[in-house]
Amino acid sequence: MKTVYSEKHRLHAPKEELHNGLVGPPFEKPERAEMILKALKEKGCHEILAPEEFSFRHIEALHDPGYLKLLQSAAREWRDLGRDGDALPANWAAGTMRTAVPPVNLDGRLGYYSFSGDSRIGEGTWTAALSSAHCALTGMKLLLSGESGVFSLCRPPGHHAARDLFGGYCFLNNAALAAQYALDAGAAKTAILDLDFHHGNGTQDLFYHRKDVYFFSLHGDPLYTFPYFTGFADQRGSGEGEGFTMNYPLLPGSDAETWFAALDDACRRLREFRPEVLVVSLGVDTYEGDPLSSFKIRAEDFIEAGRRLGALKLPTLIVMEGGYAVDDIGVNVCNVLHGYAEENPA
Ligand code: OKP
Ligand code: ZN
Repeated sequence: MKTVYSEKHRLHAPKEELHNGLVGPPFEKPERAEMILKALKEKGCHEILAPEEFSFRHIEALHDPGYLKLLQSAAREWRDLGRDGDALPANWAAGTMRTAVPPVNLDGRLGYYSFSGDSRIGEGTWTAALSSAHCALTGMKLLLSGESGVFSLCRPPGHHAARDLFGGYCFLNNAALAAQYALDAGAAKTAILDLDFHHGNGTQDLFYHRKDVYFFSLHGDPLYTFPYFTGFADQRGSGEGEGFTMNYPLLPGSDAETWFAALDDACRRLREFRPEVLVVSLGVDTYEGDPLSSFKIRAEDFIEAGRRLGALKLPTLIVMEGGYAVDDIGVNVCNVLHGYAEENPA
């Protein structure tokens, strides 16, 4: 399977992360992507390609101009204020506090354009995030030129990023940008199936009012887990988009049986919807050994998950999202790709 990968992800390498009230080593780190790449190379059946560059209009198609400016300038502004380390938000417009106009002050703007305190912007963050988005766009371009399945090894991940919000380690919504690219290239309808343990709040929000992108997400029940405020079963889309968002919140500790039942329901609806292309937001943090999550998915279950995706027989772009059990992340991702390929031999 063709895999799109950029070494530029390494330019985003936060030294620390806020976790349980303390600053410690980051979970979201370059080794994640490097371990996946290593496993793909060992398997030997993947062609690794560098991303192409794309016109900025493909990024502006879904993200706010002021937000994009902040992502590009925050690290420099932070340093110009005489501060060390990476730019980090500390104040948010909760409840009714949000204003129409973003603050001038950097701390105000960092809070205005984010929703959580886990994501830092360093000198290389923008370049890495843009390259990650280009990996997803390149993957979609390959798919539209006739590939049956393509893997975009994106890092940083994207599914928490909304039109004008970063958080959950995400800055640009790679999967959403790829889906929008397919529509702009002439597809009438696409679907995004988000298998990451965490709800893809950014993707949901970007397409909540639309019926041309059907969004499905299987995730830990937000009453118990990040991002806490979105991903409930009664969030089904609005306006024209009503019925085109489908959430499967699953209890903490859910096992493969529960997860596959939700996956099968999503697949049944997907078959009915008949998108021209499918984007899978693949997080393997559903894994039993993941340090941030609580599902009980075993390594071999990922092969079966890949088979069920492959059995849909849709042109499919698999976009990397989360997964923090670094020692096993390579095998888990390879398993999904090989299950998929079993159903779709090249
Ligand atoms: C991103 B993705 C731990 C804070 C955890 C963020 C979780 C982000 C998950 N220091 N909060 O969906 O895998
Ligand atoms: Zn996740």
